[in-house]
Amino acid sequence: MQNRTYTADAEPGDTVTVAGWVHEIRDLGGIAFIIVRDTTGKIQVKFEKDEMDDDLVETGLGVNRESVVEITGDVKEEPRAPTDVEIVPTEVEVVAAAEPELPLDPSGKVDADLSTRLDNRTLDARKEDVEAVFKIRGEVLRSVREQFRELGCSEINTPKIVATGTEGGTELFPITYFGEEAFMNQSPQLFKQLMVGSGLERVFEIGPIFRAEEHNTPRHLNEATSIDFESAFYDHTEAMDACESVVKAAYEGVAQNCQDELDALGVDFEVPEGDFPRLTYEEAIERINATGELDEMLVWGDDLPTEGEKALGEDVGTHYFITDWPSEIKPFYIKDHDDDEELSTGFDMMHPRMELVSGGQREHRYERLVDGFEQQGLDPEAFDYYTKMFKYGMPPHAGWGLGGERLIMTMLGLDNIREAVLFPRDRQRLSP
Ligand code: ATP
Ligand code: AMO
Repeated sequence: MQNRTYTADAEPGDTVTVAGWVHEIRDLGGIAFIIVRDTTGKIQVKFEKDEMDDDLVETGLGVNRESVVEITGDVKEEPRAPTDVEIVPTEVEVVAAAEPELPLDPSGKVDADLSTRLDNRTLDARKEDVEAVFKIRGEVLRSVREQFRELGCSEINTPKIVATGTEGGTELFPITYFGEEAFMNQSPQLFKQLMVGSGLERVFEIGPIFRAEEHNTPRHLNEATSIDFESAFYDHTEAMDACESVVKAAYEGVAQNCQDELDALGVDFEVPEGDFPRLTYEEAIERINATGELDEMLVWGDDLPTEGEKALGEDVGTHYFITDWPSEIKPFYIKDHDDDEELSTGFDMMHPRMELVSGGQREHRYERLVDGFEQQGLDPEAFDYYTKMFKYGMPPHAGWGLGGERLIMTMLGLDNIREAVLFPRDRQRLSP
């Protein structure tokens, strides 16, 4: 539409054509208003019944809420209007009529349950607060990309249809690939590692991961967005520094560029300050045990249960790292400490509410890598496409994967991870 004016740009004295949705209709008798909403805001359109063309009034006021209209008219100053200006229309066209009954109320006055909202995401995302989440999500991705550039990374894209899984503990989605069994990728792990041995050296990827998680929880999706980083000649501490800088950059970008969206959401938003504390796994289990929140004390080798993570998160109160995990509960590709094989260089980065990141230094020595597969009950031959590159000059390297939806969910205090993704995939939901 060439001659369209956004509602936010309509100034008194202008003659404009605005296009958008009928947000509200208020008929007061001799005078009536419709509020037209577009992506920049809302504007009042005034109909004075006795003074205007009957057809114009009939078209303008005969419309159902949420219909798409195009309105041409003169913009006037009007202190009683919600935005201090209103349009006195000369032409009204109903471009796409909406039915009178809507599955949910986009004005937000009537609450809808999450399932109804997700079934009708188009209408749901007409709400200011929902739209705000996705504008912020876009800003997070932009800021994160920019920070990766600052860190000297190249952006890569790796295959999502793969021959093998990498992340034990979560199931794979099998698919048929020209008669052969294949899988949806759980993580770009092996591919990003392969690229640190290329001329690129330091890479990142923002892309989907697929995990056949059995349980419906507020923090798991079956298709999630993974923000992955991997660098040659980095150890785990340098990878943690990079992780911290990327998460802070996401918060800073939102603070700088999304104030209106934060206001629409009414969230208590703070950019994390200071260094994220780094606790060892041993300190973490001691502190969890000391909270007395768990029925059974944790012992060395236990994975941290959700209640334990929560108790520790409340105790620490900021983002923090857990380092030096027992080797046996970290994946085969994580390197052990040189002076203690029981102890890995794996780390997690936590928000007080939940885990956001896993990472570590990788095992880059061919023999040890192959041994690690065997210890985890994996067939090294199936991973030959990966392991063989470790015979041709693979530098020491480290990296991590950050759950994009979890970052947004914790940043904005959303209760359910599904609110951070437009069309979530979960146990019950395959469409839209
Ligand atoms: P006007 O002189 O502008 O026609 P009014 O004060 O005589 O307005 P009505 O025409 O009866 O009143 O309007 C009914 C209600 O609508 C009143 O409460 C009035 O304050 C409100 N109203 C009138 N014009 C506007 C406007 N342009 N924007 C917002 N509210 C308005
Ligand atoms: P991990 O399996 O811990 O590590 O995943 C990394 C991060 O991804 C997010 N995440 C999820 N988010 C939503 N729904 C899910 N089902 C889901 N699964 C994972 C979490 C998690 O912390 N290859 C390693 C990373 C690495 O070492 O570089 C990996 O995938 O926020």
